[in-house]
Amino acid sequence: MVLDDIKISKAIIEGYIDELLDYTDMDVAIGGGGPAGLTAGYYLAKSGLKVALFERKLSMGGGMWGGGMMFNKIVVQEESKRILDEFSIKYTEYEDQYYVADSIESASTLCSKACQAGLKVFNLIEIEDLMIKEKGVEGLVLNWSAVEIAGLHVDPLTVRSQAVIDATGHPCEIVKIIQEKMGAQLNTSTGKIMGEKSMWAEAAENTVTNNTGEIYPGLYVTGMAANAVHGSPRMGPIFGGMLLSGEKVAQLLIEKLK
Ligand code: 48H
Repeated sequence: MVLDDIKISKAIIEGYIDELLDYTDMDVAIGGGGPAGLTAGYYLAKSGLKVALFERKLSMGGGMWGGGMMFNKIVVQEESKRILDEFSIKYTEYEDQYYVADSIESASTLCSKACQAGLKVFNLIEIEDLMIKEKGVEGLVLNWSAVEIAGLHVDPLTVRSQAVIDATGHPCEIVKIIQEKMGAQLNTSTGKIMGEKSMWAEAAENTVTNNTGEIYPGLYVTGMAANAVHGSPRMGPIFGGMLLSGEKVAQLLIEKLK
């Protein structure tokens, strides 16, 4: 076969541009490709909604790859074992109701199954702002991560969605934007970002699902961002709550949008 270098370039450019154009309008836009964002994306896409995830880094998986202190294992508790089963991620039972999975298999499988379910992932793109109108959040303002890293003054582009999910983890970056730029009254007990508290795995895992939901019209929080916004503790390298939170935010949006 004779290979044409220019055909290879055009295939990549056209393939990418077609999809980017298609996703200027969508049902749900997710910011952040850690375990919570990927799980949310999987269930939303599986339900037939049009959903894209924007991740600033090269790879998906967020804080999952590194397990606990670079020991590449994660722990998942009984309540969320069924989500590992849904993804066909292998695990072993360590002790009664404590399950251990490989963090590499977990992160890569969440990503792979979410994409295969229909989630569109755009990596190397950073959410730098939100489109906010009368009804609330109506989309994301995006730029290449490389622009931010290089400190270039380049204006962003905007995409529209019926709902936005903040799945940016500890820094809850999307909610932070709305608080800082709009002085928004958030759906927390103080109306503000309350800040993540120190380690307490049980309390953190028990609150993360409750903390998952609409924080401002059109803007939802999931995963570690949900605990950070509501002033709940961190949980360390147990990931069941992240999976359950991703599933919950997907359920809320499926009910609302379908
Ligand atoms: C685009 C962005 C932006 C932005 C950030 O940190 P994550 O893994 O988040 P979760 O909530 O899915 O999972 C949290 C978990 O990994 C964790 O840290 C736990 C359980 N910690 C407990 C503890 O005690 O420490 O993923 C967030 C993703 C990352 O990939 C970021 O690169 C990405 O969001 N991101 N993407 N635009 N502005 N900000």
